[in-house]
Amino acid sequence: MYETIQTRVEAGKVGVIALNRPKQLNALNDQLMDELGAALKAFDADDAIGCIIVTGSEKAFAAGADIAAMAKYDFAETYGRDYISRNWETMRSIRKPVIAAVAGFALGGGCEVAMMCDFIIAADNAKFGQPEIKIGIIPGAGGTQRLPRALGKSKAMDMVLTARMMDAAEAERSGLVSRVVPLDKLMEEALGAALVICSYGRLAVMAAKEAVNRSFESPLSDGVLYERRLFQALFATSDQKEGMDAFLAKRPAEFKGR
Ligand code: DAK
Repeated sequence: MYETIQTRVEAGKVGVIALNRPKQLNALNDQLMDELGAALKAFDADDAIGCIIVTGSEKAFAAGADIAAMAKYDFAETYGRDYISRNWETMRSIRKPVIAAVAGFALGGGCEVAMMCDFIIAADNAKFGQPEIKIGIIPGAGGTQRLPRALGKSKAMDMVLTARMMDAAEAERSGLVSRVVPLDKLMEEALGAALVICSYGRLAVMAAKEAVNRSFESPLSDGVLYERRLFQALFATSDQKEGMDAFLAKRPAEFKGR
């Protein structure tokens, strides 16, 4: 069904999307971004799926937007037709958690796609970077906005202006990634995290994601109010009753996603 990605379902509830243009180190062309968007939407709409993992190969999560495809565009085309914006925004509309499992290069648009995910688990060989300056452009899919939020201004400027790559250890120290694991444990770790998330009430999980994302879009007082309203709304769910009853009865909760 897809040519530039592979999809599978793990344990009946985790949707896995593997970027798959190995010869180009998973460079992100229009077809891949269309297929990634379609697969994300399909898993988001599938009631059986509770969490999504986006990954690449051992060598590359993605080495950036496809430079060969981009090279021929001019200003009229990029601006006039809003080049490649169309299919780069889909990730933001996904309501279930999306984990990036990153091994190897996550550069340019690859780093940006990883940062669009809800959190990043990195293999110890991961390398993050925004090297666009080397080819005469700047990051175009949120790198200049999400990197400073993740790393702070100084490291973000360093990466964007010098194009240096950041290894997994530095990325974890700096808060870009949540965990670093040996390469051969990457998918196991990501799947483990996904299954933990799947074990919780679906509505609370979605509300938690929405509330954290709100913190990047609003002043503190608005964000806190937004969180409070979502918190209060969860008392209308049967999963809240079940979670608290189960805790008090010292038994595991059985969430229904309602
Ligand atoms: N595009 C196209 N092909 C790529 C590629 C890329 N980004 N990266 C690697 N490849 C291809 C290489 O051309 C090579 O192809 P062949 O020569 O074998 O045909 C093959 O993948 C293997 O690459 P290398 O031979 O270079 O492998 P090495 O291990 O020596 O080096 C490397 C790996 C990742 C350090 C190197 O390939 C590299 O520097 N790649 C380019 C990294 C880069 O500059 N990335 C940023 C691209 S600009 C936007 C959305 C997104 C973007 C912009 C706007 N909007 C929504 C508006 C994003 C822009 C970018 O990402």
